Amino acid sequence: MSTLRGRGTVEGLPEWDRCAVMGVVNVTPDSFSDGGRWFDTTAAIKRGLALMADGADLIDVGGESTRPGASRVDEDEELRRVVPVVRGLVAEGAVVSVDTMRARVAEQAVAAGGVLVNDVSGGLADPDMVRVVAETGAPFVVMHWRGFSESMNARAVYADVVGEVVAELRERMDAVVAGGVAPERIVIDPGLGFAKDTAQDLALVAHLDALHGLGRPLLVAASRKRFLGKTLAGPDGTPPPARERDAATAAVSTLSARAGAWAVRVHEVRASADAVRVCRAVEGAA
Ligand code: PMM
Repeated sequence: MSTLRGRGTVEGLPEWDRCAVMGVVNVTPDSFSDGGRWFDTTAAIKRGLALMADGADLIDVGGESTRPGASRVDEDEELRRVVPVVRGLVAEGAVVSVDTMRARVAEQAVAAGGVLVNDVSGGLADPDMVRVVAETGAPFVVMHWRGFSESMNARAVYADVVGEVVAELRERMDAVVAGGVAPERIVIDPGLGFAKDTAQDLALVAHLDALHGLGRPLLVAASRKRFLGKTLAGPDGTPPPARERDAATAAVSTLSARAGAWAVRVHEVRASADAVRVCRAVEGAA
């Protein structure tokens, strides 16, 4: 028997007997990690299917880059990018989540068959988001967030990053529940790289267990992020490009699965899908 705490189930979503893997399809021209590569409906659907073939359990479709410094995309353009990809992947049998800060995008993505709303602002960016999510009944990812991309680096100030992230997430969860979202449908996420520097991201990864105190399944999204680039940088301090951070991403997937995460969100699925399966086997042997 494992002594680890965590994992859990999310009402309205399938259950997995291990940490799940969420594959990312960014239908954007400018995401830091894979911007421009899947910026076309057909290419994006094909990408999602390839991620499923690699072992993804869910596919997260986003139409707005949240990289530090990014400016916001127009709502109609976001809808144009996201909805046909959600519909196409659902038609192919995918479990689809929508990565959006906009209520209208969430609503239309759910109408197109999406089953999870992943809002990096935890419902703070759009005053209609919580109500719309409550009305659709979709599960909701509440991520730790302190402000939009253009200002978030300046907000990376903490006396105790783990304690403050947990406290701020608890406040957001309470607000989201007060807004009508069932607690059983909430997933929490520490928001690695969002108003956090490398040391703060690493501290959160080191203390993922502290997030279990919030009592909801935990999503960890470290994939290709700056803190991994900085961690892997050579002696001259130059980080490897985002696409060369997938082995490091899989390392965090392993750590997350062992720490009881419900899911990891990654751009390249294969290594993380293997990692969570190995963790499952090891836990079964303990
Ligand atoms: N990070 C990004 C996008 N969406 N969603 C959740 N729940 N958590 C995250 O940390 C998160 C996210 C930024 O990465 P990307 O633009 O490369 O996908």
